Amino acid sequence: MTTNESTVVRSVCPFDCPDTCSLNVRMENNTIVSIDGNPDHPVTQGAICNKVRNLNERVYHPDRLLHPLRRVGPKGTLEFERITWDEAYEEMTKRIKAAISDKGAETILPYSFYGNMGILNAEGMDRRFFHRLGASQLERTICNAAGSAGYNYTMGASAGIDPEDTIHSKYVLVWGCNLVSTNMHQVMYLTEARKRGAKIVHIDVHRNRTSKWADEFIPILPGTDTALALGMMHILIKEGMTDVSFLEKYTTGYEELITQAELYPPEKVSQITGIPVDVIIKLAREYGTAAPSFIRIGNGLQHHDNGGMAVRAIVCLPALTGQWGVLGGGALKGNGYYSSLNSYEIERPDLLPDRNVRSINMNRLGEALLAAEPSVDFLFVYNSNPAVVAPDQNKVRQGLLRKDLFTVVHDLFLTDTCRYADIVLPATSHFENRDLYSSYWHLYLQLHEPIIEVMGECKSNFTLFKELGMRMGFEPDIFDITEEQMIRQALDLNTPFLDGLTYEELKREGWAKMKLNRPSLFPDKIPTPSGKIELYSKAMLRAGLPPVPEYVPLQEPEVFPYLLVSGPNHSFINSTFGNQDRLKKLEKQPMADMNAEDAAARGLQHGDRVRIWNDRGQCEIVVKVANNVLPGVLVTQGLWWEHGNEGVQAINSLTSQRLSDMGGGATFFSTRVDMEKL
Ligand SMILES: Nc1nc2c(c(=O)[nH]1)N[C@H]1C(S)=C(S)[C@@H](COP(=O)(O)OP(=O)(O)OC[C@H]3O[C@@H](n4cnc5c(=O)[nH]c(N)nc54)[C@H](O)[C@@H]3O)O[C@H]1N2
Ligand SMILES: Nc1nc2c(c(=O)[nH]1)N[C@H]1C(S)=C(S)[C@@H](COP(=O)(O)OP(=O)(O)OC[C@H]3O[C@@H](n4cnc5c(=O)[nH]c(N)nc54)[C@H](O)[C@@H]3O)O[C@H]1N2
Ligand code: SF4
Ligand SMILES: [Mo]
Repeated sequence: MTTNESTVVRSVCPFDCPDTCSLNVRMENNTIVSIDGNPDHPVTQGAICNKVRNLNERVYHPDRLLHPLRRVGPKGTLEFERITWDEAYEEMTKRIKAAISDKGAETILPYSFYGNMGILNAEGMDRRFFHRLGASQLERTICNAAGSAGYNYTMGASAGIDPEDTIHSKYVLVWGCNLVSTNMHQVMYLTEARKRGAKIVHIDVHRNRTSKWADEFIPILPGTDTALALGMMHILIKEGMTDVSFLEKYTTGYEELITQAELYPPEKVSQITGIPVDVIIKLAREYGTAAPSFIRIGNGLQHHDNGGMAVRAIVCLPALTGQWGVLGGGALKGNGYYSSLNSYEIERPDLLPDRNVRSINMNRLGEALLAAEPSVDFLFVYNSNPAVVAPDQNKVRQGLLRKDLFTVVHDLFLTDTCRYADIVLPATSHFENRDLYSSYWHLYLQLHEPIIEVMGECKSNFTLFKELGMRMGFEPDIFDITEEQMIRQALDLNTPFLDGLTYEELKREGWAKMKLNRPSLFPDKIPTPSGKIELYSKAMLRAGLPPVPEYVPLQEPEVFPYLLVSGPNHSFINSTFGNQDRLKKLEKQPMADMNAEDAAARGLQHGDRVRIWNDRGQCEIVVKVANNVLPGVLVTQGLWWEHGNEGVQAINSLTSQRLSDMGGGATFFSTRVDMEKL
């Protein structure tokens, strides 16, 4: 690229967002000057969110980390000195070797999630490195684990319908999903569906941007969706709205489900869910008579004690009404199954010296740091900000403060987690890397080529773990490879969805669509043990779970009167962007939405500062009195940083390390609290 010239180059949005947009980046003098959507991309169609439109402010942010740092002050402060990469590598390899010879490699724990969704940088060379070390395995369950387990028990795979087909849907349930903030292109498709006559119903605990966009909003009490789904089934069955020939051909356990649904008449479901009887009946009748109908299942459901079961119960509905296989009919929670790549080849689990190495659930980081045996003595954090996003912050931070814990954090910024680091390493932005991106929603793979030079002394995750592997003296044929080589390994998999798809095509076109060639996997192929949609699941019975959907209430004792749902916000992605002024200003400040009745009962007014507390911790926050939540419910939005935000306190000091009913998922939203005015 010559300087002084203004050019537009192609990029991909790297963030943990279902849309995985294609970007057009305008460059001048080898510098990014503006970012837009790429109109040629079949799904993105030129539209992107406001967060990423200003991504150049993040890449060129004055606070970008540009060289390695070593802690010089006590843990919990931000006192660091500059060091060289040589010094950083030397200290890390020395510590790793000592950990291994002292108490074994299990005392080393990687902690990562999807700060960057690129296959190489999220689950590539890092996985290979930690497998080769024999470090403790991390169960990456903080996001969608519960729902995926419930979905898979029922359907056999994380596969739904092609979102491009949802323009054909005529009745849509947006269930526990804040689409307008978290999946804007699904909103585009459904807006088109609405133009063609579809009705869109939003079922949520919070009247938010998505409720305002939808045709109807049904407020529900947190963690009661299983009861609503069973109540709908009760009516579908009683009023003869089920598709009996589909059920006979493609499902197991319809008889058992009939018996179970019998136990959920509308009056009882109304008491559990807080939804009026007539609304439940109308919802079931509309869903049972409209076709094609589509359910977009969101993360709000699965961050609960009973989250796996909620998703399982909901995904029984399209089977009852025979919607799979119909263009625009069915459901979509995630589509990761279609874009599966050769993870074995890139992650190399065969390098593990001991296959029985322990694994640690990332939702229990606090407990792992404080009580694991053997202790975790070396923590390596990358692509994640656990001092904000992990539950039970007081435990997490107590663990991170341990004097005998050695912590490395690799990030683009001095996040709240870096306060506890012994060594901080500077990460490249995705614009500086070559990588491969799949989406967990749409069906396109995209290749990303670097569009700017590496800034300062930053290194990508790929380069960091490659070089660390080499410094450890690991096999050059496994570690000393290029990004292109690893991308080719990822693509080398015999699956119908990748059939004929090549690196060359991706390089030439920028993207390629997975070959699904039908509305969804189902019902032609149902990869459950029985080969059918399992309304009754023997596997669940074996796992000690109810084999047919059953409503189990949330678990916290009601001594704390309010249920607190602390979800993400519109302008950040999890805690990413929480240090950017423009986006912070749009979000103003952390607030707790409260029902006006509850506020009056406590003598609280809009704008009052309160202390929310429970037996795990406390958090000061401002109250927003509005009728956008049911009585007894509090909703906050945004995972705010404490560092750089006067008066902000971690919302996750209130949430629990308790795991969901299945999949080892997080239970962020099943939190009970009390509050008092300050
Ligand atoms: N702007 C933005 N976009 C994002 C993210 C972000 O932080 N900001 N994060 C990304 C990530 S990692 C993810 S996982 C997705 C998450 O995106 P979504 O799938 O939309 O999940 P959430 O926003 O967590 O929750 C969705 C909705 O569920 C509601 N909810 C909570 N509990 C219940 C319940 O018991 N029943 C029902 N029916 N509703 C409930 C919440 O009020 C919320 O409106 O978004 C991704 N995209
Ligand atoms: N209370 C509550 N807690 C939640 C949630 C909630 O709704 N409520 N949502 C949960 C969910 S769904 C999720 S997915 C998790 C998300 O939790 P995390 O995955 O930890 O997400 P982020 O907070 O975005 O942190 C990602 C970090 O990775 C860094 N990063 C970005 N790119 C790179 C890179 O290439 N290399 C390296 N080394 N670092 C990089 C970013 O700068 C950022 O600091 O949070 C969970 N926590
Ligand atoms: S954050 Fe999501 S909507 Fe925004 S540009 Fe990235 S992929 Fe697209
Ligand atoms: Mo997530």
